[in-house]
Amino acid sequence: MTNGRRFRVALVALAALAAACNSGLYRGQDRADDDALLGPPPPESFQCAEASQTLDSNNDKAPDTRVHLLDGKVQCRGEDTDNDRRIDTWSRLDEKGQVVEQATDTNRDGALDRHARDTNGDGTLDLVAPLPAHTAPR
Ligand SMILES: [Ca+2]
Ligand SMILES: [Ca+2]
Ligand SMILES: [Ca+2]
Repeated sequence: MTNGRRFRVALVALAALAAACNSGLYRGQDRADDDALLGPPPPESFQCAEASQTLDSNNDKAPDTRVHLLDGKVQCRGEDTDNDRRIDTWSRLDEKGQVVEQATDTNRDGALDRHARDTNGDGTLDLVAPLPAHTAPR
């Protein structure tokens, strides 16, 4: 009887240990405030700051926007424009908050494929070009 009980206690301890290991390993997948919003990362050429946070811009309790802040200002902004929980448009903003560059996943395959740029600073993205596949993640 005593042996059986000790065995069970050991099992429970093992299970707890395994659970702790698992949560440590898979934490990246479970962080609700981060991974609820998927999709491609910003293009490397945007040189976005490391720190980012997700926002719920339309108050439907689902994150739809990820921002990278530099000195407290939004430097890069990723938006889920079709509400499928995947970012499909990345914008790079200047100090005034004006969008100067934008990369879009137009066919929703998870890879950014179109690049648009405001070349003369008038607030309109005037130069649109396909984004080479090798610069787009997967
Ligand atoms: Ca939302
Ligand atoms: Ca989307
Ligand atoms: Ca695409």
